[in-house]
Amino acid sequence: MDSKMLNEISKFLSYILRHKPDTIGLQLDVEGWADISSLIIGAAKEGRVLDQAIIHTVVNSSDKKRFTLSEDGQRIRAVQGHSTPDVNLQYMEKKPPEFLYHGTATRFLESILQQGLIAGSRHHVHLSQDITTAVAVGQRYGKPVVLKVEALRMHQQGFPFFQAENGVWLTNHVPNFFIYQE
Ligand code: HQG
Repeated sequence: MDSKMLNEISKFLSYILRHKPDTIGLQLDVEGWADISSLIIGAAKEGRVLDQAIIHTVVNSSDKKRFTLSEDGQRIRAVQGHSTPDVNLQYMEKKPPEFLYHGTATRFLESILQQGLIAGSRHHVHLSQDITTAVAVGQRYGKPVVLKVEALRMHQQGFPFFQAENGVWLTNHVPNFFIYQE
């Protein structure tokens, strides 16, 4: 399978497993798990041909390790990025490094410096440990800008931080006084 096709299926899986499982009649449990056989049947109704092997290939080739399989290989979930209210993934709290970074587009800057970083439709604000990743994230929406977040100081003041299995850092809200333009 070529990388364009893998990428396209990965986007479809992200959409279904993070945001809109009901579009193919799929049920996710509270930890975000879906039955792979139900996923295959649901996708087929939309004219999308998937099988176990294709799904395993997409999971294993995902650059950001967006998905994970259950030990028995029967279930799949997205490791972060959800907006669907069906899921309330219980991440382990973790002490963050001194600084974390958030990539965004310059057009959002004024609003962010006023309101802080808000989760929007997703369940958390997403932060990364390195600036390169943050630039790539910001580029998705326009001219990128990287914000530096005083994560450790926030944590010391009682704000919870979580890290998803793929290394993405998550928090609920970043007030503007912890944010600096990098
Ligand atoms: C912005 C990708 C105005 C925020 C990435 C962002 C990430 C505000 C947008 C993951 C704001 C939300 C998530 C405020 C935040 N005013 N705009 N007060 N606060 N924003 O896509 O972090 O490839 O929901 O800066 O790698 O961009 O999909 O979040 O621009 O980890 O696996 O509101 O998605 O991963 O956009 O990206 P998103 P995000 P995947």
